[in-house]
This record gives sequence, C-alpha cells and structure tokens, in this order.
Amino acid sequence: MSAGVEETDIASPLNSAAATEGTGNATKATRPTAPTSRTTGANVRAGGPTRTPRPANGAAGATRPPASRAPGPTRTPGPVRGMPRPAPSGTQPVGYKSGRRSVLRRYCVPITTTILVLASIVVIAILVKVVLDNYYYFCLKSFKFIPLDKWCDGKSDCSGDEDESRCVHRVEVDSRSSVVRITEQASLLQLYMISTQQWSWICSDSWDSNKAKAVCTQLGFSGDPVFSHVPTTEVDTRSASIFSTVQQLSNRELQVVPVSGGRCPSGTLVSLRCTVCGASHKRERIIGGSDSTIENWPWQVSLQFMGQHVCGGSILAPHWILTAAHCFKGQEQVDRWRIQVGMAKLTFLFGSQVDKIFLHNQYVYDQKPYDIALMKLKNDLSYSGSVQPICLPGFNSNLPPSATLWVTGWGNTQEGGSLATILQQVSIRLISYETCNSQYFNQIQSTMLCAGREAGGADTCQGDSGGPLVSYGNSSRWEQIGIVSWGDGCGRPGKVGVYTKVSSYLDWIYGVMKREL
Ligand code: 4AZ
Repeated sequence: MSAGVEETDIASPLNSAAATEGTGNATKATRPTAPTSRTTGANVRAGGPTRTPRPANGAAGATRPPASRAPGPTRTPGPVRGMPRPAPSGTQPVGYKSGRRSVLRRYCVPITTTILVLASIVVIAILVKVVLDNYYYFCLKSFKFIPLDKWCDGKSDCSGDEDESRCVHRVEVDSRSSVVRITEQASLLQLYMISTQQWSWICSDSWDSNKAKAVCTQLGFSGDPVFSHVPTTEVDTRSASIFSTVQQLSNRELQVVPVSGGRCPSGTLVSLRCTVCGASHKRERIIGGSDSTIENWPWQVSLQFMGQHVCGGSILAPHWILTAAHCFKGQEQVDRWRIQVGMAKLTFLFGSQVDKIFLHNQYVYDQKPYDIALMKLKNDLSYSGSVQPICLPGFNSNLPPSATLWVTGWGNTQEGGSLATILQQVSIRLISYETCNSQYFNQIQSTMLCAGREAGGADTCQGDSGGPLVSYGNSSRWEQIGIVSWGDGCGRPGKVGVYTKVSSYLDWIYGVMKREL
C-alpha cells in the first residue's frame, strides 16, 4: 500500500528475493556448565566452634576463601584419595558425599558429552536440511535429489511424476455448466432451465433448507445456508423472465418447475446466502493509507512462500482463499506456501498449510488478463472476530461511478520501499473504464476494473497483489469487488491501480469450489 510516488515499477508479485522482510533464525548455543572442580577432602570436615559455615548450596570447599578456614587441632585431616574416611559419630557418613561426587563425575561427564554430541548432530542435520531444501528436491520414491528448478517445471524428473504432483493446477470451468446465480440486490436466487435455456426466479413456495443446501452445493459451499423471502413487489425482476418453484427429485436432484400464471403464489422470492460473510466487527475507518486492525478486515490473509510474505488474499470459505494468479510465478510448489490469518501484524510462524492451488486456465505469467487463483487449505479455518469470510458479489453487481472502495494489505508503503509490518488500509474510488483506458493505452478489459485516486498518493503496491478490494454493499455486508492485480508503479498521479473484476469470474470460482467438494 503506497502513499508515495517514485520511479517506474512493473507489476509483479513480491517474490521471495524481492521481499524485504525475512525470518532469519538465530541459533543460540548454550554453553554447558563446567563440572565443579573438587579438592579431595577439603569439604569434608569435622564440626568445631571456629568453623566457618559451609555454603548452603553445598558448593565444594574449593570455592571457599582459604582465610575462612579455621585451622586447629580439632580439624580432621582430609582423606587420602581413594581411601574412605571413617564417619565421625553423630554425623552423616563422610563416604556418602564423596561417593555422590564420584558418581556425578562418573555419569555427568559422559552424559553431558553425549548430549553435546547429539545436539551438534541435530544442528548439523538441520543445517544440511536447510541447504538441501534451498537447492534440491528429494524424490522419495526414486530416492534421489533433483535441482530445485526442476520441481514443478512441468516435466517429470522423479519416478511417478512425484516432482510435478504437488504444484499449481490450471483449471478450466465451463460457464455453460453453471445453473445457479445470485443477484446483487437482496441476494435473490435464480436457476437455469436447461429445457428452455432461460434463467428463472425462484418462488418461496415449497422452499426449504434441504433445497437451500442442495443449491449451495452447486456453488461449492458445504456449510449451513441462510435464506429468507423477499416480496416480488420489492424486486426489479427484469434480469430473469420466468418464475419457478423447485422440486427435489428422489435422486436428490433439483427440478425447476415454472409456475402457471407467471407469478409466485406466495408473492415472495427466495433470497439465499450460502455463507454468512462480510461482517466486520469494527465500524470506524481512517482515511488514507494507515495502520488497521484485523477485526476491521477479518478476511484479509498473508500468502507466504518459504517464510516470506509474497501476496495478499481473502477468505471465501473455511478452506478457500481467493488471490491473484501472478503470485505463483516461479513459486508453484504447493507445500512451500503458508497462509497467515487473523493477525494485523505480519507474522511468519504457524501459518495454515495449503492442500491445492488452482490458477485460471487462461492465465499466462507476465500477462494481465485472468489474474485469479484459489488456494484450498489442508484444514478448515475456525472463524472468530478476526477470521471471517468476505462475500462474493452478485452476478449483476454494478457499482455507481466513483463508488468508495477499500483496499488492504502489507505491500510496500512506497514504490521501491519495504513491506508494512501492520496491515494497511486505504480508501479509494472506482475509476471509469474510459479514464483508466486512457491511462493504460487501452489495455483495460471488461474483466478488470480500476480504482485509485487520479491525483495519486493512495494506491496498492508490490506485496498487496492478490488482496481484496471491497465495498460496503447495499445489504450492509462487505463484498469483494476486485483482486489487486497490476498498475504502473505505486501511487503515481494519472496511474491508478488495476484489479481483477471478481463478478466476471464467479462461474470459475464456484466451479472450482464445487469440483473440490
Ligand atoms: C505489484 O507489483 C503491484 N499500483 C501491485 C499493484 C500495483 C502495482 C504493482 C498497483 O504487485
């Protein structure tokens, strides 16, 4: 996120080399305590009135200043090395302590040495692993190392394609296969009638939670949906021409049945939300690039490759993260990615592991269109005040000109500068296609949108890529309008930020999520 203007920059993900924040691990070596030096006999003495008290910690006599010793006729001479001294009556047998010392000497030294040797072996093994991890990939099945650049390069180098099996996938979704869509206004449900090739409104008549669940499964959501009923009189019904009810067949499939008379008997339509989303727990906002809290933007995540922040992303569902495809250039190894959620301060420990990464099949690295990707997490996130999903827009989402939008991230705070350590937020405005195309020589397609300030000074930057551009929707929920994608530099006057338009990729998003259910 930037509030400054500097020299030219090309849009690129913040790769690990470019990232300025590291997680260097300093190994602190603890020196073992030297065995206490002992002077045979010096600390085993008969009691006497002039005797200086022995230190309470039982330290050997060698540590006592010689001047404190009280020489005198009553002093029992020290034992000869190896000869047990007779125990004076009424005291502990003297052989007890000297025996303990010799036991310590016999066992402590070898144990300490063994621990030291083992610790050194562990440290060396860790160092070897770190070095190997940075230069080689180990093929488990064929038991061999291959250079790191051969991992996920599209060609098989290990037996069983092992080096190509945990890499990003490109996924094609046929938009003709989508049969469910949700409107922007009031989240109303429409289903596609294959027989007549028409979209239909769904009447509330005979609607129930089983049907809601079945429809949400079509969109790739497995949680508990929320639905309500909206009077047809409150709706602009022009985006679909017919009204239907839904019947659930014995094979659990849904059948769309047009209602006779062209009106819903109940007079109401189904409003459906497959997930509770877009709830931000704090309302106050600070204008201009400024520190924020995660409770303000609980869907914001940090995408980290080998412990370095690379891109932003957003939570769509307990195990789905939306981001930009260009974040994975040269970093396609799924197991090296981690996702940090629920923290405004950039941290690198205990990130969530990634199961799969999907890129839009038409995305080409270093090109601008189709810059969208989904990451599937190994484990579901648990939602809280600081971890929440963002809503997707409706299929017909259409923002008013100059709409106020917000964008968040840990990207560079100045062009060519360094990452923010605390999540930044900035308020920007939607910029028209005409203005944006004149700034970018007609490179702006209908699947992109532009936002920023024409005068510059508030924008996204390297490291913000993949993060969410959000608007506070009519239904009092935050929804994700764009994905940070590219731009000429950061915060330059006359060069606004360009975003992937989320509403253009709903079929792809729902299609990928459904495939993975
Ligand atoms: C980047 O390199 C980047 N000012 C992202 C956004 C913008 C420029 C560069 C837009 O990831």
